[in-house]
Amino acid sequence: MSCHKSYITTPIYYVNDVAHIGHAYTTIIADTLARYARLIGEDTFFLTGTDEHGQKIQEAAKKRGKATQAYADEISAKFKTLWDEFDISYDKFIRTTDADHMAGVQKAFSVMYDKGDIYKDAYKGHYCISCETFFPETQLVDGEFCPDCGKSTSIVEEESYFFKLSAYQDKLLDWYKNSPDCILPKSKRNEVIRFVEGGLNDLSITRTSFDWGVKLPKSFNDPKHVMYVWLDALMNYVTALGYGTDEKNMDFWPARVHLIGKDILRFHAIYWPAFLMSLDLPLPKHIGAHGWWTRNGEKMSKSKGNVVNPKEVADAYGLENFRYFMLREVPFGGDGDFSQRALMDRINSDLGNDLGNLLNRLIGMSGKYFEGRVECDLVEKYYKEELDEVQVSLNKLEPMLFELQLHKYLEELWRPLTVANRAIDKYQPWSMIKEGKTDETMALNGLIATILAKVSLMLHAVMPKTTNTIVNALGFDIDPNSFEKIIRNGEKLEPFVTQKREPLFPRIEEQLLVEKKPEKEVKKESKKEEKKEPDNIALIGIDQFFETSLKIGTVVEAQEVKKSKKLLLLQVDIGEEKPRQVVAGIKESYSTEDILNTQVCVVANLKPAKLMGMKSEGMLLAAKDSDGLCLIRPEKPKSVGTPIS
Ligand code: ME8
Repeated sequence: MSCHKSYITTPIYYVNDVAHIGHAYTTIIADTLARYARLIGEDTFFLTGTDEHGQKIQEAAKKRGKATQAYADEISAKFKTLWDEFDISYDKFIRTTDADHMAGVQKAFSVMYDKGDIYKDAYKGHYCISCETFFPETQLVDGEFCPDCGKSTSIVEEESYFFKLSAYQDKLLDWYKNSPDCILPKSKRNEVIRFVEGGLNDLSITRTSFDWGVKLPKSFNDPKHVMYVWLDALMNYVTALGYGTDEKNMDFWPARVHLIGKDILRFHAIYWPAFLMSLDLPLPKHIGAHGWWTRNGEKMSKSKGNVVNPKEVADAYGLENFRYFMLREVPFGGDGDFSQRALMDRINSDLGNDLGNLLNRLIGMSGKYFEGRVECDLVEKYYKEELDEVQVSLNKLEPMLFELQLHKYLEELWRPLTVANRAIDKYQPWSMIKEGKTDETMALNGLIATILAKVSLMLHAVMPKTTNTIVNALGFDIDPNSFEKIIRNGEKLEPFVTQKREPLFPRIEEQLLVEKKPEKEVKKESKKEEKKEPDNIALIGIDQFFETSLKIGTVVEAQEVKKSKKLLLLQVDIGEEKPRQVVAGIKESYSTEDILNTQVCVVANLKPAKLMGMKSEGMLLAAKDSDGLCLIRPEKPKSVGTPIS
């Protein structure tokens, strides 16, 4: 078993507001990685916490008529309670108002100063309180507004200590160059490189305009200064391990991965490594920046009034189902729009149909044919091909996880389930048993149990309780030992007896949360006569169905769309004067040769749309599951233009 150290962190969240699903997302990804690292036997330390200093927090407390510390205590406790309710397996919850953290920050300040990296000067600049950042005039929008959050900036003039960030420009560029996966996804690394190549100014790292922050070390005898909140906050990653005080956990440093949202990449990928270089500490192995959860395309944030409460979602749909959904639904680094419809589809289809049903089928078949007994001795003899196919997928998984490709990880992890479900349909155990093929039938059940066991072990970090329930039905518990035996060494399951149980993922027919809408939208909607809620399954009349014109077409021309991974440009004859141009997102599953001269079903009365600058005058019907996409086609050739009803 490995004795690697894995240090995994989330951002420390500001206590100016309570958590929404964006915060939950980062924390759930980090929790998944920490759980996986523990399962494979790594010595793991998982850190989360709250960021409590700075003008923004001071103002938020004032607005609510509360003392700053009392207000910070209250909101910090809310984050902690939420993570406890969410079973987040953190090893430490740090607060930047902790005395040892503050002592560590002061120590770092002295070390950087002694190194010659800090000097005192005067500063005048445009400051955004919301982002706690100065911006040069050239970056402001309309000469006034913050380029990051859009809020109004104000001119701040003060005496300040500066960190010689400019001195680290070349060293930072070397780091990005020599560690190609220091920033994930890799596309984000290029953005950072371009920014740093544009030149770095020294960074103002103290403030005198407010006092809610870490004071400078006493030896500086400069009591009006407090530290810049980002210096204070970033240092949490090492003070949590005891930097500057009791350094007993510093052997966990450097971090395996800092998980963050893309909004704070610059601080983590530029300032933080520069501070670490100044402190002569090693740099983190990875910084993983994910995208934003949005509502109707807008970043979720309290000020926009469009936040989704993670506790409500988890209570309604199940915490682990929600975890699965968040990780599966959006490619890491990309943005994702939250919808209950998409969540329900994932639960009903991936979890219910593919996973839950497989367990039910095993319990049903073993109960009916073998009084519940399942033995795996003959699996390899009869189903080697299936086992091999499963192994190909399993081998790909671990690297995907540590490259933070969690959606691909889960997609790949579903392939073995497809293999199992397909094997039942192909071998038809109900016929085999009638033909007296008892061994083959038992081995098929053994194959299904083996696949369920392996998938559960690899899914455990995402759905800890659910997967334990599954493997308990297969006669074992998930722990580093069973992981080592079944995944690493490929050992067979011991014989066991299944028992009937309640379905794990009862089907959800309609959305379970009534959503509050931002006031603006409510007003807009009340003016409309007909309300349409995109997440509802609305029943429609037959007339409404026939409003959609579906026709048989033949693809008469097919070209690739340059620079697009997904799109093909097609000309489809649907019996009109000239073929329709259709831009179809099918390139990952069909080549131009595959599709040329084949028949397709076309939605013919869609308003034309533009995709990558090309007009699209229709849409092809297709179905997509974890195995990929397939087009819906007529069973026999039909004349072009034939209506589908
Ligand atoms: O930035 N979608 O704290 P913060 C996805 N204290 N993730 C989101 C999100 C959204 N719509 N909104 C927020 C801070 N997040 C600093 C960090 S670290 C040394 C200091 C998540 O409370 C995402 O992880 O504003 C983002 O980076 C973080 O919350 C920002 O949290």
